[in-house]
Amino acid sequence: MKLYYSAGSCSTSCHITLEESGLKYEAVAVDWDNPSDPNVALVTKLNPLGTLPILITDEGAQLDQNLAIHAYVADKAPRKELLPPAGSVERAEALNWLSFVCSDLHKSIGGLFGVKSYSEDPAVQAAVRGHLVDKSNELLTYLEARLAGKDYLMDKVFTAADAYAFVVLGWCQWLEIPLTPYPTIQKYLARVAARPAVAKVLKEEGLT
Ligand SMILES: N[C@@H](CCC(=O)N[C@@H](CS)C(=O)NCC(=O)O)C(=O)O
Repeated sequence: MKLYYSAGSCSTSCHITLEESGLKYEAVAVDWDNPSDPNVALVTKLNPLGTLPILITDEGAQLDQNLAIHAYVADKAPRKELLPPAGSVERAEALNWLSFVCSDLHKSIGGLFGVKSYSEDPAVQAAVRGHLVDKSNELLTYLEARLAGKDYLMDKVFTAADAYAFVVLGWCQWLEIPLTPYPTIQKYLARVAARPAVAKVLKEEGLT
């Protein structure tokens, strides 16, 4: 398997799930800020939407959506319990969390990276930013309550949803969304960061 990722982006979460899975894989860094990086042209050709992650499976299939990559990798390593077994209610609950991170958290917090693309008008930018910050805080308040008393999103077991949540929540530090009102989330992030596979990926991507 080959994963194309850009350091610190949502694709880092797929890198973490791959590392946690213990499966054999190759991780290829793509530097969006360096137009002469040949991987930029390659991944743009592979995925005309111009987004990462991209996973090329051993069968030669291309997956370029976070949710599908997490589920595919988790299913390839069932003993690691990165997702509960298919057909169980726990599986549906874990997918519920993955979808929350992908459709809600990623879009609100991650949306703040792209505020300038909405308009050149500073007033419009400020309004968009204000809306996304409010929405992000609403989601963080919800998550703070749902994580109470739990080690991970699925309670005692680390899943692919935690890999994805960890990366997206980590963006708050770059986006001036203080996490001080959310002590449970802060402890959760420290718990995930302390996992050997997570620490290894962060080091490899130059994030620590
Ligand atoms: N729908 C895709 C979106 C992935 C996505 O938003 N990727 C971002 C990074 S977090 C990206 O590659 N953006 C292109 C860029 O930064 O130029 C998914 O959920 O996997």
